Amino acid sequence: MKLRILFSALAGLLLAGLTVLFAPVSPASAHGNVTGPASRNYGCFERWGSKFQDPAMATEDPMCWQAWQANPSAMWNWNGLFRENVAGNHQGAIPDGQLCSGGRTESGRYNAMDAIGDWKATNVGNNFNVKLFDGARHGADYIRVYVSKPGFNPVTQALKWSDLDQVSQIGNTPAAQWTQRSDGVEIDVPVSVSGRSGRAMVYTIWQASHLDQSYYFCSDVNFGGTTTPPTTPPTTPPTTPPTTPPTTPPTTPPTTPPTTPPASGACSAAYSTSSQWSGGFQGEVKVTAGSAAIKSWTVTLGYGSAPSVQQSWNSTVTASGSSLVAKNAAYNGALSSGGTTSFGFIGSGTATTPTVTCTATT
Ligand SMILES: [Cu+2]
Repeated sequence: MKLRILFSALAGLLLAGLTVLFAPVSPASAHGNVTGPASRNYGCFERWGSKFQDPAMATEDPMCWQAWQANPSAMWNWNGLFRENVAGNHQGAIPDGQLCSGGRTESGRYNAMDAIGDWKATNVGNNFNVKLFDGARHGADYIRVYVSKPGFNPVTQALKWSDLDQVSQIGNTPAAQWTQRSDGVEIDVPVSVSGRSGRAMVYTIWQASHLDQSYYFCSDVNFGGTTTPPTTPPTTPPTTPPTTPPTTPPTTPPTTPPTTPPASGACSAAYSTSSQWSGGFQGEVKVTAGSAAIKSWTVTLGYGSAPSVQQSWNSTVTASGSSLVAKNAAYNGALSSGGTTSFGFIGSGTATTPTVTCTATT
């Protein structure tokens, strides 16, 4: 009898475990972000997502450039900057200087958001709205908006909690009460300050009504900027956040043949699926040079059937039969002994784990 009870308990546990394992993967397009004044990563995604390899970004928008170089996933996953189980203790969870990355959340995916410098700022008046887009229809337990104190300059200073004054809050607001859109919901949180001019940081905490999930957003603003009269709230309609990463034409493969025959064992590569959603996934591959320096590398990902690639970064990825063949970009082919680089891509369909081989020229 006892054994039987034990068995049914075990079966129950197993079933619970399976339920967790096979629960639908939450789409990468779920979650949300502050779309106006655009947060750092949403702004970079909006301005450069369709041309993220354009070198003009380096001079026109250098903070976005460094962020794209640091980790393009921070832009493709513009809606995933959150922490879980913070239990309301945001200041305890996020050290000073790391507010814009949510305390280096998600294994550091968003670390570049903390970089100090001249991020593009949105011109706002002293009365403006913070617009939060919620693609997952989580709704909010609360949304808090802070503005940095006069004198704080995000161009030259790292943001600390003591730099912030809370200026607005809305309480429990189910998604049904937000403005409905086909791809989610959005809400405006009104903010009013007085006598402000020049650069500042708007910091938003969205406590989603979904698990204990807290989102953190840095939006660079310019009070009284030239294009918006100080007292007029913005009147332009919001731009629609794309729900899928934009596609760009495939980049042409490199034309220079390798100078020495590829040597296997000169490098190694490791694949991981960094996120997936219905209809697509994001793969990342870390490439490591062997005991000698290498000049270029080629990683072959073997599949039963190669997924089609919508987008890649830090490499040129082409399909060859049932494999994807990734060659280094111009700037990350040369690696010193033991040196590493990584590349990524957005694939269609369901993520499967490929076999991985790496060859290199030395
Ligand atoms: Cu979510």
